[in-house]
Amino acid sequence: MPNFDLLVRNGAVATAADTFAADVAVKDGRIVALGEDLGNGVHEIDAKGKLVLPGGVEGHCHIEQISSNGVMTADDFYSGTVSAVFGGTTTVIPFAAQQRGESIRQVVENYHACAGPKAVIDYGFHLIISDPTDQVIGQELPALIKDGYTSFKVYMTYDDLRLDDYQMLQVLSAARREGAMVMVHAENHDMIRWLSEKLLDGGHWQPQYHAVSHSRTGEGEAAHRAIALSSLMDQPILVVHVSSEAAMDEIRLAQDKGLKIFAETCPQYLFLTAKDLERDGMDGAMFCCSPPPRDANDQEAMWRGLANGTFAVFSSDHAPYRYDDSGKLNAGPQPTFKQIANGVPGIELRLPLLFSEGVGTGRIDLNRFVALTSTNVAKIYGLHPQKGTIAVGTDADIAIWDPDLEQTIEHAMLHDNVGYTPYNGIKIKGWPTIVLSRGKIVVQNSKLHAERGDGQFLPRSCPEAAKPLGRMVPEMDPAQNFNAELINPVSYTHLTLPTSDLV
Ligand code: DUC
Ligand code: ZN
Ligand code: ZN
Repeated sequence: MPNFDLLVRNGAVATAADTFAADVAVKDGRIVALGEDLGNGVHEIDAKGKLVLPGGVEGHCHIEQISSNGVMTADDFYSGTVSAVFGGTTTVIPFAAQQRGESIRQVVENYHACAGPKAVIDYGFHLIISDPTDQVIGQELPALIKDGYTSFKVYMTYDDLRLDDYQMLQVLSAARREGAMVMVHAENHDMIRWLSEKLLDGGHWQPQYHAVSHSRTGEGEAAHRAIALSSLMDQPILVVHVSSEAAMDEIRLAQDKGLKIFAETCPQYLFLTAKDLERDGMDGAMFCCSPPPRDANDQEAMWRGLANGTFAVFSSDHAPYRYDDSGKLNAGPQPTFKQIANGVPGIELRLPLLFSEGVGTGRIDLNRFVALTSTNVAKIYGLHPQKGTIAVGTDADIAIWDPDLEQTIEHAMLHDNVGYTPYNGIKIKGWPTIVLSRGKIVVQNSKLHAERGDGQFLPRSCPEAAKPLGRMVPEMDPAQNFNAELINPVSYTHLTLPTSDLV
């Protein structure tokens, strides 16, 4: 009589900490034992020669979301989650995006109505806050955080989304009071605006000028400012989609000073450059995302940051728009770079690209790969230990990788609804050939074995990463140095002013 529902035998299990030979036993959707000679499973998988990894946790993707210029993403919660799971990801955290004037509670309900009947893997929601009214800050956010939406994204650019510094402080203050992680899109809005106007006035409207208008200087400045706001409030942030060495250096400096500044980079900043935006005709539109891909020096900096721990997470920022009049060319066949929806697809290739070019070349080891793509994401967004690792008691979300499978990327092998891939023609080695979600085989032999709606909503706890340092932190001065003066709200207590008066 088998004692387990499923036994994965003979594989090399890797977590963020270790790689070891063990069988993995699953019962009722959870891992119940790791070891040798565990007994039998009703179903068994022979993973000899394979790697047994926790399923990826995708912490940054836009699914069934309308872009800031009004274009709907190509993927809905079905195609988006199917594409994710074929690439070894078993949990996604897309956004419930508030448009100005909307109640976030209502927005969250709308996204649930879309995701519930379609998602094939488990999901949570970050909130996008574009309108931090008193009602939102004082009532909606505290209630939503208690209901498991423990992270939100704020934008420092985009006309319809951006917050000013005062509003950023309001959001950080709410996150501090209630316990949530704030993700920051850090680009200087007025620099982008000024450069865009000058470029368009000069007749430079083609896609490649998108990259010129989103300067590294503006990304670095905004990252610095976001860190300053975070340190004033003593409230951690995660700087999303870092593309440039300029921004990375700001983050590293803050981390070296002991601030809780987390950061993310994405495949487009490792594999694409601004040159891709110069492709023939309008083809560069397929590569327009913000921040934009940079150059070889920035790519190397991103690899360095992945290896040395500056980046805690590696996400796709999957923001899929078709290269036709429903997406990138929605404003006409020759839109200016300002009219092109920002974003590239990448939810399925996120893990294989990093595995091949990162682990395969020795730039990062397998355990760091697991940390960046799964464990750290789960920890930072309040899903760990349920998700993000292989251990007794966790959900049996497992990706079994063939490390030797060689393929050349083409869109036909992918499962999204985008119609192109920016990574076309890249040769990769390694692919997750069997994927389990809560112990159930979801992908095997290149086939999907899941139904629409199999995915479950994941309410999330307050992440440890989002907790303030709770001690005095160094003030940032505008010359980019940290000095010894201590001014954050906690330190105001030396004036016998209660912290609660300030946050
Ligand atoms: N930039 C964003 O800020 N979000 C979606 C995609 C993009 O390119
Ligand atoms: Zn963004
Ligand atoms: Zn994004």
